[in-house]
Amino acid sequence: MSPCEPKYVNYSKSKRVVCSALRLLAAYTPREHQVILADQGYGEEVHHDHIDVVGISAMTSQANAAYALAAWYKERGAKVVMGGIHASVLPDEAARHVDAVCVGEGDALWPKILEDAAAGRLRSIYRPSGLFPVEAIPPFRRDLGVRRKTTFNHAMIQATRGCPYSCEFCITSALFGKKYRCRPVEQVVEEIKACGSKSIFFLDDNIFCSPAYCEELFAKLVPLKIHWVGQASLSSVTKNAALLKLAKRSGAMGLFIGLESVNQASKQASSAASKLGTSELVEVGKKIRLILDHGLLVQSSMIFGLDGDDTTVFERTVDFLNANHVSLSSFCILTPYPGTRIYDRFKTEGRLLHEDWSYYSNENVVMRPAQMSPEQLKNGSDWAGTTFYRRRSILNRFRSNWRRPLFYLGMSMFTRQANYTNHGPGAIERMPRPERAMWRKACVA
Ligand code: B12
Ligand code: SF4
Repeated sequence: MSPCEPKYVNYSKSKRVVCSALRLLAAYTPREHQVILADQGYGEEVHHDHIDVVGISAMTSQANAAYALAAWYKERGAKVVMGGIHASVLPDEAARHVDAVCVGEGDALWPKILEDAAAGRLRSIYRPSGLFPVEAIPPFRRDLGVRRKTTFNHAMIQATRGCPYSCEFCITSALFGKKYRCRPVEQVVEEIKACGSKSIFFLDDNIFCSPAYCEELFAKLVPLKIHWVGQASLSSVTKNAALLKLAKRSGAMGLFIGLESVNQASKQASSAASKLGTSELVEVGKKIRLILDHGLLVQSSMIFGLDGDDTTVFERTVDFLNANHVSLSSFCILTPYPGTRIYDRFKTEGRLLHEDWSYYSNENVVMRPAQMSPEQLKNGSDWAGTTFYRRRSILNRFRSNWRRPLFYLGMSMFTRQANYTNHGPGAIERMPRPERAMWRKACVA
């Protein structure tokens, strides 16, 4: 089950993706078990009778909803197991609400947990003995969680795991390892062929991390005539123009790139990955242009609220992205997720406004920023999200994004709509009354 707070139902619907962990765990589930996959973010029913074991996957913003769901099932005698990023970083907290917690990779543990549940010997916390051998990852169960056509009908594929960096605000390399592990290319290609979709979304943290692996993978994707999108770091993508060309030939439509900040003062405090190749804005601009010139869209992810940020950062960010014709951008409010180094720092400095996990989603201010008020941060971030997607800006950026016209315009208009609904003028006033009160309380705490 993938739980969701009622306040996020519309928001998560706008993302239009199914929780991939559930489809993978279903693939590890022995076929004698009947499996129901349900995603509350789509408004799907997650309360079912006559269930023996419930597996819940949750990010931090889903944790409270997960605990409520666990209570409902426990009352009815079902065994509840929780995994995913939140339970992995706070296993003791999760263990107070569920029967068993899976820390980190569930690949080897889930079949073991099912066995233990059947034998009535569930342990409270399960930890993997090492990193899972990625060549043993099976194809996702795509027959489960099939939905009517939505905006994004990408098939999710995971080719690699792990990230060699360790940014202050991110926990993934601590959980999934610094070692970059690549599935055999043949397996990835077979899974893509079998999935029946020509649009692929690579779930990897950085699909461009190993040039040798990319070369082999992209070359084998060319004959499949697919379209794909994925995440990458700016420095790894732009190191090798020949690889970019090959990526385009293999069907790459666009890359999601964590630029984080245009503010040098903030960048220095923020991450190791960005320091590798993005120390000067001019250089960053050149690298963005290189990707655009190869016919790939660039979706940047920007973080607001880093310690070097003051109230000028919002306008400077939008100006920079427009000037460099960045195709699309997400604007995230710095969120010190539990388990990260930045969480420990903010906690020690007494700068966390509250620990209501349901607000920990990069959409709300949950900490006290160094150089502005929480309200200025929230309003500035919302302003950036709507200003960047003004019709005139979308058209201006079209000049460098014309190689993928339908994708560019379609994605821009879709994101524009989602941003106006979630962050546009009056978005807070449109929130249900208790949420609005909570939000305001959080901001003045
Ligand atoms: C791909 C991805 C996305 C995709 C698609 C996600 C999806 N639904 O499939 C998109 C781009 C849409 C996305 C969006 C968001 N994401 Co995201 N995303 C990821 C990423 C890179 C990979 C997740 C993934 O699918 N991995 C592949 C699957 C198979 O593995 P897995 O989920 O890790 O599951 C394994 C284990 O965790 C475990 N497990 C998981 N669940 C369970 C359950 C049980 C019962 C058991 C036993 C085991 C188990 O077993 C699995 C196999 O080993 C992660 C970073 C990462 N490396 O984890 C961030 C990450 C999960 N995302 C994050 C965030 C914050 C978001 C957003 C909120 C950002 C935003 N503001 O827009 C949104 C939320 C969207 C939504 N409504 O759900 C954060 C979560 C942090 C936190 N503590 O909550 C992460 C960790 C990124 C980060 N570095 O901080 N995301
Ligand atoms: S590069 Fe990305 S995945 Fe790796 S540690 Fe930094 S934010 Fe996390």
